[in-house]
Amino acid sequence: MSRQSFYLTTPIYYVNAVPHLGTAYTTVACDALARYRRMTGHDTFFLTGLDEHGQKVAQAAEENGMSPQEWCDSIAPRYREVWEMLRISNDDFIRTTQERHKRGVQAFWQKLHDDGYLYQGHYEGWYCVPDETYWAEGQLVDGKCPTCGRDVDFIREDNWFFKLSEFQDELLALYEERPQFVRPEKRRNEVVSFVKSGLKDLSISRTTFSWGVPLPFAENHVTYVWIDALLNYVTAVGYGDPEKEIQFERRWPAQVHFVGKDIIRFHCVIWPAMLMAAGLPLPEMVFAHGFLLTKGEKMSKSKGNVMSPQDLVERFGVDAYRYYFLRDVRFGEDGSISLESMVQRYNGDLANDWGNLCSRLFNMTEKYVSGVVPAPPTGPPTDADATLRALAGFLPEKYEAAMEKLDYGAALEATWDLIKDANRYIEQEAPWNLAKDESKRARLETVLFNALEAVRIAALFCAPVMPDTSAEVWARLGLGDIHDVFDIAAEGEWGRLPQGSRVTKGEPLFPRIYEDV
Ligand code: ME8
Repeated sequence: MSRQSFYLTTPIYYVNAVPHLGTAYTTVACDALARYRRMTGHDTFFLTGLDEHGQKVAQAAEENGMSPQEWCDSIAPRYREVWEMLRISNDDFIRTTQERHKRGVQAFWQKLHDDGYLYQGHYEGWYCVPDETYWAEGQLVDGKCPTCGRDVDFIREDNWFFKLSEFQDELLALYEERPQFVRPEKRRNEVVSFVKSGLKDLSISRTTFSWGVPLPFAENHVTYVWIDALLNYVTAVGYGDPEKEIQFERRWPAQVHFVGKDIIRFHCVIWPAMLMAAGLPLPEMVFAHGFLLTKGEKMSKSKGNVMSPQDLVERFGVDAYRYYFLRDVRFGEDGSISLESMVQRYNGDLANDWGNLCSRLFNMTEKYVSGVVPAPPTGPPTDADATLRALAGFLPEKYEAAMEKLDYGAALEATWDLIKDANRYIEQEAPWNLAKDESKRARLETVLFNALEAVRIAALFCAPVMPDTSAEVWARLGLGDIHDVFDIAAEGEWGRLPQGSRVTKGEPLFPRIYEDV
């Protein structure tokens, strides 16, 4: 049977900036789902990439004394490096200056032109370069961009327009019939009221600068950067390339577009309308997460309150980094982040709960049973045994339900229920006492087997968020490569820990951090 395709994407980031905690947040979240879907056996395709056209990028290039292409080429490796550092497992990396993309963009707009969805008009109004967004006079707040508060430019151009307003009813029907299309619910309500308030046609070309994909039917017009960028989701999987039709059929539509709440109108209004006009299927879900805030403010380069992913990874390690953002901030809501809370999470959840469980248990296994996994218990389970097994038994289902909603917090909480109970279990059963009495040998072996089994299963479910340490725990349990698991539910069944497997203790996975922050 062919495996079900699961295609998921991050936004493609502007190359005016190097990766920061905000862009890394979306990318890590998307990566955790991609890793989980590989572990549920899906034929997963995870796309990220770069948005390289537009005025903002052209300006950044100019400020740095480079041509736009040179500038993009100098920034792209910075993204690749940081994504590698963060263990981002993307299957492709699209750059909008690539030929495959440009060809697809031209094919798309040529089709909409031929099918009568475009017309020539005159645009007069305001434009926010940092947001690459058009604004009407009445939308400005104190003469500034209503979303980012920065200065706007007045532009007056003859442009091509897309008949976006014709899609109002179809869009409203979409939100009604497929509530999953915009998640969470709060964002869906926002999108619905925006569309109900009336849609204007969209200017899709610019003539006053040239850093973009030329419109094939209009000389001197380059496409507006957003309607170029959105198409990356289809051009990356073969749209516009006759040789890639089969691949395109297999991958499109995407299952989830991950975006920040700042760009939902583009993804939930303009993008589906573009696809409707082209007669293409719509993505299953656009999930808009909240902003990371530091001391209550949106983190942004212009505010100078940006911590770098590199600094934090150096201090906490990559898995702790990934864990912190997905555990401490409710996915979908805004969340305040701080070094203090990061140290707290690290020392509490990772050093005390998870790291400590592994260390003490692997030590005891070495000490009391020569590092060899004992035989699975045969007698009836005690209440404590049964509780531990039950928590492990519920985990696959609870985890799946949480991940379907992209509730990483709940998925990790369910995993922590097991980890915490395994710690409690060891405390209560006290293998160090059982080891003193030869007549309690069988119970000692049962307790160690059960606790090791809980650790094996916990590592499995930690793997999408913390791939390195989970692989390490499996290696220390003498098991195979955790990245080769393609059926997490089956692999997560109780009792699969092989008797006789050799356990090694190793260094602490998350050594406590004592430094002040
Ligand atoms: O908008 N908190 O690119 P961009 C959380 N090129 N997430 C944040 C964040 C913060 N403080 N700051 C940024 C663009 N992000 C377009 C996208 S897609 C077809 C084109 C994340 O480089 C969040 O995902 O400005 C946000 O939507 C994205 O970075 C914006 O990245």
